[in-house]
Amino acid sequence: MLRHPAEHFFWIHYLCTMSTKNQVQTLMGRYTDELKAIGEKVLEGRRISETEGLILFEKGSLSLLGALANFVREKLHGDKTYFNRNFHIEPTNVCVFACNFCSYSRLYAHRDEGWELTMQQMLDVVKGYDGQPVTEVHIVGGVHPKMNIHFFAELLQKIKLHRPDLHIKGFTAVELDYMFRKAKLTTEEGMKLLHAAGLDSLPGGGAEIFAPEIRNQISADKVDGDGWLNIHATAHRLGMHSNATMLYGHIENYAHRINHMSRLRDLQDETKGFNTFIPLKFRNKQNEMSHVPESSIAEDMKMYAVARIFMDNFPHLKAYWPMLGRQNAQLTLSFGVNDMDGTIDDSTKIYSMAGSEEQNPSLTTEQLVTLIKQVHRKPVERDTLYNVLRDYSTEEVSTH
Ligand code: V47
Ligand code: SF4
Repeated sequence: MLRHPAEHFFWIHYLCTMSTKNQVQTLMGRYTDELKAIGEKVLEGRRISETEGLILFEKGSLSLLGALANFVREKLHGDKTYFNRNFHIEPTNVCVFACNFCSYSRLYAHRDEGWELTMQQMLDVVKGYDGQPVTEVHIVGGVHPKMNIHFFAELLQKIKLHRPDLHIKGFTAVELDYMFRKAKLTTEEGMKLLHAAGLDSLPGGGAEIFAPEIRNQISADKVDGDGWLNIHATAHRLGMHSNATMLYGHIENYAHRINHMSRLRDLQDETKGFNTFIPLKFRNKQNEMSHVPESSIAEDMKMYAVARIFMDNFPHLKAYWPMLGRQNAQLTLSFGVNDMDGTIDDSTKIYSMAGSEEQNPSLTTEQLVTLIKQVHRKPVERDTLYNVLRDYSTEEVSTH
């Protein structure tokens, strides 16, 4: 059985690997003047408006969107496709919030299934990677009512003491907002405290969809869109970098997606602190939104392509492969994506519980390199801040 409709996508993949201006212009010849004008803007490197982004979502064919997104991707990065070697720590699945799409939080529904790691257990996870060439730890979990900012500051200090060169990317704006408010600290005070303790950058989680009419229906009780943006702006002002996500493919419409991306694009104009945009496909298993159907693969590719075209000031676009599955993640590399996240050799639970393609997401470096090479891109290992650590494009790797 095919994991994704590969044959159907074959010709699209072919079209999307067209990258010269002339090739894309020839393809554009088939489209309406409205789409052609937007396409010309993209080819000239000019920013498209919210209205134009919406037109792309509503009227752009997958082949046109793919070709334009691939043009932008190759202009920025050529065939380079980044990944890093990281591992995750999930301190707890207990969460004071109750997002309807979440398959993970266990405070109210299933208290007996809740777990929390002690400081020592988390340090043991870090020590388990001693001698291994990982460069980043990604710390993210539920919002536990008892784990406060001082607990986490101590954890950060102890990780840095043990392994000073390990980049700590940790805590969504949702976790941070709760920690800061509980400690009665301003965002700036709280961020400075954690930064001084060893926090290097922020992951992109918790953004979901900023538009209040949707956010209030899917995650009403946690930090709102303004609060999320303010936390990232504060981190950027302190010299930290961060990522941004968007949870798509549930009850939002295209206008909500464009609004979300536009607010991120505006903040990026001001601070230039975002590294990567990561569209996250809504998965509907074991959560309160199981009745909402999941988006098709074609819709997913459209999402990546419009994101690459619209987010012109975001250097990188990431496909989180455990969520999409390996083959679909390969396909995204023809729709604007230039980053495949990491090797993640642990069992990240937040997605496997929501019904992601990968039940125990784990890929060795060799496997990730092979996946990227199979679709004729150049695998490049990076650190969290996209410094190149190793170019695998000319190295032989075995394919098992
Ligand atoms: O904010 C939760 C999402 C996010 C579901 O910055 C779901 O490098 C789909 O942000 N279906 C947390 N998505 C994870 C995250 C992340 C992951 C990988 C890399 C980075 C990075 C950040 O997970 C949450 C939420 O949007 N999520 N439940 C679900 N059912
Ligand atoms: Fe808590 Fe995050 Fe799940 Fe929302 S998505 S319930 S904040 S763990």
